[in-house]
Amino acid sequence: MKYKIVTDSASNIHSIENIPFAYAPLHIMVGDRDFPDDDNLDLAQMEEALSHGGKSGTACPGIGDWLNAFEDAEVVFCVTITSGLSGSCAAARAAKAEYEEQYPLRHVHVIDSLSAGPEMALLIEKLQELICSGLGEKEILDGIREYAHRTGLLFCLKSLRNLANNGRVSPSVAKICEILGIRVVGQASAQGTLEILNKCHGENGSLSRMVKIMSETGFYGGKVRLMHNNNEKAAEKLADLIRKTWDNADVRIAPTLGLCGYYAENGGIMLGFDRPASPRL
Ligand code: X90
Repeated sequence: MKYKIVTDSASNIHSIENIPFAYAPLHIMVGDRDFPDDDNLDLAQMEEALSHGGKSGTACPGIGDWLNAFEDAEVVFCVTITSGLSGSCAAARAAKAEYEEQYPLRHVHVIDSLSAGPEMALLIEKLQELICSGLGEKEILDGIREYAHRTGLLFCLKSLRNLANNGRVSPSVAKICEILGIRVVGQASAQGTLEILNKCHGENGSLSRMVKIMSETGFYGGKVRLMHNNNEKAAEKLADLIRKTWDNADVRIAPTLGLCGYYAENGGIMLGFDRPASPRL
């Protein structure tokens, strides 16, 4: 096939059906150990290493990793984690320049998700749909750009420690979470950074808050993709709440893999959703 979908491991997706696909892993570093976020990652081992409380951090794919993922595709649609929090998108753009210079007839389209996890997953699903419906390159590109305006990401986190230690939120914001039982509910901002919306007491309050935000943002049925770090119970509860509120919601749940799991931390939930193309009358 002419088209290939490529992403980084922040999409939490390691394989898709029917269309050529590859992902470039990010890395989680714990002390002097490197955990590439790929199929071989042992999450339990990573958690065990993290539980000792030493220094940890992450690294984005390099230009070479992206070139490997593009491989020999004619047309690549490449969905990256937000450029507002990671160098992954910049590396993908540099790889695109190299690739297109070396192979003048090939094209790479880098799509900055301005998000992570389940919202990236939705963009990948939409690309699959557009490609499978037999559209040309330009129509696919127009389609994914239009769709990206209609998707959103919410999160509910119990701890912002890893985000703060790696400079992705300010330490003063992270301190909120140190109060026992407080969860922060937030969204990916228009610039692709973390925007804290609410501090909630307890899990139930934070889950209904997420549903309320979805409704205020114009959701009235459509796709919802949930990802949780070790918190299937809350993810199921949230899924039920969403299905009860909108009977045409298509909700799926998956556990977080390495990168999202590291930053969402134990108990964290991420939610990607799409708004219908026309607002409700
Ligand atoms: O380049 C790197 O080392 C990766 C840095 C990634 C930083 C943040 C990942 C966040 C994932 C946390 C909740 C969702 C926030 C999304 C805001 C756009 C999960």
